[in-house]
Amino acid sequence: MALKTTIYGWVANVKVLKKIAFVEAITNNDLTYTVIVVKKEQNPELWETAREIELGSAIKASGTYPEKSISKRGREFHADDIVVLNSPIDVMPLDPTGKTPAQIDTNLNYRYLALRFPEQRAIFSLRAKVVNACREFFIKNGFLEVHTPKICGAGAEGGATVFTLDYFGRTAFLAQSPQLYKQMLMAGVSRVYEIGPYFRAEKFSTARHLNESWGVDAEIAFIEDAEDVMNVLEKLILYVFDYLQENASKELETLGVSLKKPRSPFKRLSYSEAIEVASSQGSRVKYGEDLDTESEFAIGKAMEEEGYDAYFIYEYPWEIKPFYIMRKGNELSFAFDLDYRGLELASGGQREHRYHELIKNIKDKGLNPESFAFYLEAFKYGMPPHGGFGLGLDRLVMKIVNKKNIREVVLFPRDRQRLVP
Ligand code: AMO
Repeated sequence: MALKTTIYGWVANVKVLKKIAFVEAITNNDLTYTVIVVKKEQNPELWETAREIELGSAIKASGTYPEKSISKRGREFHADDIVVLNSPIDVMPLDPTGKTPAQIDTNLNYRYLALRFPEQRAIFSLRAKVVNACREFFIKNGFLEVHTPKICGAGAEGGATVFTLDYFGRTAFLAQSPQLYKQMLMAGVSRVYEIGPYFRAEKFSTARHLNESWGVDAEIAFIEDAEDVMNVLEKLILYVFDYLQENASKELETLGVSLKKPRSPFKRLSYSEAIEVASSQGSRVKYGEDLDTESEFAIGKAMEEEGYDAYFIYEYPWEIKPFYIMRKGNELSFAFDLDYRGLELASGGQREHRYHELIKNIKDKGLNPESFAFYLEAFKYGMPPHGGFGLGLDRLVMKIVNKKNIREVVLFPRDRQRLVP
């Protein structure tokens, strides 16, 4: 005899074929429907209840899983009782059956309802697994997980604009990255990582920018050079791909994604080579400028032709990189980006760890060292050579699941228009 169990979930569809009612419900986290079967001849009252359940209702059903399941839509369940816990009181804004796909805006407004669909659930299940993979990688490699403040009093990195807020009468701002804190920690811990939000007041409205995004940040002390940092980032990316291959086959299958581990070692392209490649593909970017979308895309295409999905661009001109990056000679720097199929996923580099050089860098960027006093203090007491990276979690997931818009992989995205839900 099969064991009696109780299941809970939401009704996605009800079909009545002659004397059998099939209630399709999303009942658990395994990305499949459960098909609750009620036969009229066995239980006429329950059959009546089943066929009248409103789509979208939250239900509880008791019964058994038969040994053999004949349904293609999901695992079969033979109910001897169904209780409707709550029914919709308004028209469902998303088609509960999932047959009529919604516009992205509707999905974003009703994300909690969209999560009842296996495809949507798969994205966020996979996203959670990417985070698990990163954490597992860092733990195995001796990194300490840290949580740095997101409300900051001073020391904006420059570049991206910041959100300011009133902090008991003083001006504070939201952290645009954990950059300064992860570096300060290098005076006492040799490897740290943080997975947390970035806040940027950039007035972009693109498919790959958000005003609140999540970063996977790492910082490593006692490095020899930037290559040490690139190696860790490369291993992390490969680890994520292996992890998903092993632990997310259901999500990948549900999303129709065939995961291709990037060829390694990743290609390393100097900035000047990257400019040449972009120009040869028709991009108008000039030496000394930051790579724009068009040039990133052009480089991505050329790299793909060479068989590389993932590639580093290193040795950027110092002029276009932040003050904390170490210079290489007068013009160049030890900064790098990691791009994947034409999209920047991460930036990083070796940092300037020498107090006086760092002050000079700050001044050279037109910033005031006094605003960075708390940060500079950490460089007075035996700060080792160090470097690190910030990897955009949303962008990484977006690329893995092949979505064109970053909002599709963020539960409740924050962009210039969206502040609720
Ligand atoms: P950067 O500013 O390049 O570097 O940010 C690192 C990575 O974070 C992601 N990212 C974003 N994703 C979506 N929307 C945004 N507005 C956004 N901004 C950034 C990108 C990007 O590559 N402190 C350095 C990192 C370091 O040197 O360690 C930094 O923040 O994928």
